[in-house]
Amino acid sequence: MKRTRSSRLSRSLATALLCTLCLHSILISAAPPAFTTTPRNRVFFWKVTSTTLAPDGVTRPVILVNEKYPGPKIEVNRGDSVTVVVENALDVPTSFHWHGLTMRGDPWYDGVAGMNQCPIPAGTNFTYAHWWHAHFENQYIDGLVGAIIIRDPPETDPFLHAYDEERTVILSDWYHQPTGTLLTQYLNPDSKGNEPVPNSGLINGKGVFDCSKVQGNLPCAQGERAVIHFVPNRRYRLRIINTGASAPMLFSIDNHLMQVIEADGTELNPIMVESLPINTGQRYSVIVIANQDVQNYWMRAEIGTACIPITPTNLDPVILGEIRYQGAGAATPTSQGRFVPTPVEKGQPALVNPAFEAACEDLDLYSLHPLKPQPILEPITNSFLVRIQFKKGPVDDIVRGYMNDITFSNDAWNPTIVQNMNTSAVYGINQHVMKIERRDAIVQIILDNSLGGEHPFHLHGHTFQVIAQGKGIYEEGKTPINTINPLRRDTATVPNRGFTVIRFKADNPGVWALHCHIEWHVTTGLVMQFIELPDELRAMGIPKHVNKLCDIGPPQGFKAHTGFVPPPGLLPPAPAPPAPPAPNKKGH
Ligand SMILES: *[C@@H]1O[C@H](CO)[C@@H](O)[C@H](O)[C@H]1NC(C)=O
Ligand SMILES: *[C@@H]1O[C@H](CO)[C@@H](O)[C@H](O)[C@H]1NC(C)=O
Ligand SMILES: [Cu+2]
Repeated sequence: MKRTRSSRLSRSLATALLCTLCLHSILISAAPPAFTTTPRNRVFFWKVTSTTLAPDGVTRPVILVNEKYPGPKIEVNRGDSVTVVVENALDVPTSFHWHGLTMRGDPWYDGVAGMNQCPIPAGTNFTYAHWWHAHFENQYIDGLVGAIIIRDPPETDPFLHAYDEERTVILSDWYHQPTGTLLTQYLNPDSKGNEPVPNSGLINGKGVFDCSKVQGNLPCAQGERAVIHFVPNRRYRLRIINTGASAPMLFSIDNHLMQVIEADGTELNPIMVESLPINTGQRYSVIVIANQDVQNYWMRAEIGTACIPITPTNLDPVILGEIRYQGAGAATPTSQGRFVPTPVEKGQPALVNPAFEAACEDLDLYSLHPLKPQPILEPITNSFLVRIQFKKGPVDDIVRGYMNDITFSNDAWNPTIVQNMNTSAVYGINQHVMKIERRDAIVQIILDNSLGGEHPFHLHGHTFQVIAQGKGIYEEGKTPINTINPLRRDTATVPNRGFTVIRFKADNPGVWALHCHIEWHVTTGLVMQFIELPDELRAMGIPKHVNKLCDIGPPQGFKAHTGFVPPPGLLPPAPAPPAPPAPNKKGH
């Protein structure tokens, strides 16, 4: 299957979905790095509401945090304790995942309904809290999906003197229809498994859609483009985040090269690129020097149309924003396109020609190495071969995602972490639970995608090493692997008709999802979960207020056993799609 994107709405309503937070975070950071040495307890109040907005000019329902889209940014120092009080003022349940945080010591706040918690009911508050435990891995983590920037002390930031200012660049595909409508179409035999295709895209929540191309009489007005201001000769760190539901993007700035210095929170030996493929759920930092003629330039986020099912007639796959040089006024840029320089200037790092097909693949794995080297994790003690496949279900003609012939579905109101408290718990087949029992086990996961499609896979609870990534079939012992200081990140693309192999060390007790980051594929079951160190996890107990969420149970009319809970009022009056088969499920 090919992939696509969904709307913000899907993520936010996603109580049962895996990545709600990704949607709701972010904003522009103009402040220079600041760090205070005294750890503080930072408390944020987030009120979640829904409204209609027109980020690209076309009006549709959108979910807001504190009346903002994109939502507020959290910016803290490592060592701080962070508390977020979520007030769910929607009329549906929700939950939040802190994409990029490994939640060491606080696994019940990872936010996946049905794995780590029960959904937060409409009209109630829930408090997430996290602090950086003593044994937290000491790599720099930042640029976490939009909203969360965690600063290490300046003396440990090797790039502190490599840039003058920083900006956040949030990329996203965008749909004009509410997720509920799109899902109803998607979860139907007629879709043949072709995901909904975005209509547009946004940079920092802004875009311009051509109103003459709007389908279905939606209100449309002139949109607005994101603007980033450059002062000539200053150096900018751009923290680029793809918060989209499904589309991979190729990011570039006309006439400017970019030095990639960080991927998913891991600092890198810098490499130069003229464009940056960034898949949904991924983050990068690049340094851009404002060293071009004083004028304005387009910033481009190009949707990887080669890897989405069908190009709809109204999708303009090139999303534009403006870089405005001080002294150039507000003139519309006239720059012509991606800049592909030929000879590399002396003293410049070599330019890496990214090995991707129109944004459909990650940057060349073998060109990316962490600045702080770590040896390859070995020897492997637990190896999982995971075959990714899309096929029609046995009981209906709906195409779903399967990992090793299991399509995921769970009960959002019976979380795995709660089940694990019972030493004799029996898990449903469709919960797709894998256990890792031994502390410090070296776990290898081979994501075998030889049947095709491109899938950005995200693992919760860990930053993993990417051991191999390529086309064809991975053969242990035969396929070359990335043995020297492999890249560490938390979201890696599994190429079309290819494989990605990852490793991590089992040292973080919790229930951790492994899933495709394409929201559509989450809803059709491309998800599995690990119970890591189940005995240690049980001994940690579960905070009372987390357990208490489960007392309330699903609101009437909600299907507890599907991943996605359709928002009432946003769903057209069509019959709900049949739930995927869920043998062994527990009743509620
Ligand atoms: C939720 O938290 C907000 C902000 O602290 C408070 O105003 C509101 O009364 C709380 N609501 C409930 C139901 O406790
Ligand atoms: C634990 O799980 C077993 C097997 O599903 C079940 O029979 C038993 O009732 C459970 N115990 C508790 C305390 O829930
Ligand atoms: Cu996928």
